[in-house]
Amino acid sequence: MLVQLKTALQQAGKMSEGSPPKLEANILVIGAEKVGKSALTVRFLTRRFIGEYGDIESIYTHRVIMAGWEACFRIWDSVCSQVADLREKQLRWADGFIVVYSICDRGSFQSARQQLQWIQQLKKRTGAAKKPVILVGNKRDLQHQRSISSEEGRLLALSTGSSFFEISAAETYHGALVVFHELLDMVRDSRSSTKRAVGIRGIVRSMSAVFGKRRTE
Ligand SMILES: Nc1nc2c(ncn2[C@@H]2O[C@H](COP(=O)(O)OP(=O)(O)OP(=O)(O)O)[C@@H](O)[C@H]2O)c(=O)[nH]1
Ligand SMILES: [Mg+2]
Repeated sequence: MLVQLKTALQQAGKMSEGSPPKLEANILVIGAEKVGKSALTVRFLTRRFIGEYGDIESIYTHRVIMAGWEACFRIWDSVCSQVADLREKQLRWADGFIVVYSICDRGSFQSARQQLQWIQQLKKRTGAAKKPVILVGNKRDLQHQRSISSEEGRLLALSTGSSFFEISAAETYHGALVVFHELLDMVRDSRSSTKRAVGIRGIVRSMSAVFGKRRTE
């Protein structure tokens, strides 16, 4: 069952004068079972850590004013634990991805690796190379149970062209906030660079058209 939920408009930071520019972003949160996908998402949406979340798949719509932008997030908190569970439709829907593992669970780190590779392949196939990805090592508060070093996480992110954060959804709101804001910034940057590329292609096309015409005149 996929549940759709909306939160009220929130404001983070100062309102700019006039109506702020808008940015919409579909964010897909994936990762192995029980790594804290829902804890991370709910932390960001409500600032709270509830403890138990069930295994309901949800799409949240969340509007927030931040850094002079009105951001509309649609966050798909998935229940996909294996690559086989990922559907191409979900990956096409997403403008950005958050891949979560638990720093105490080696199996979840392997799943994250496979999911990152799958996203990379899909990006190549669909020409969506610019869609940003963030790898998140969660449960940082459980240092005594750690089985994946920060370095390993960072290397995996580096090798798959992703950004990397280690957080504890249980302990702080700040980590979740940084992850989602960073991804939104990356989505915005990827769109403006795509626009720039299209713009440059447009100029090249018009120039070729002009020069092409002259040549045939
Ligand atoms: N210690 C600690 N526990 C966490 C943290 N984040 C989540 N948990 C716990 O890990 C368990 C799983 O959290 P969920 O958020 O339900 O994980 P999930 O990935 O959404 O799980 P599924 O949707 O069932 O795949 C819960 O018991 C949470 O309380 C964290 O940062 N630290
Ligand atoms: Mg969940």
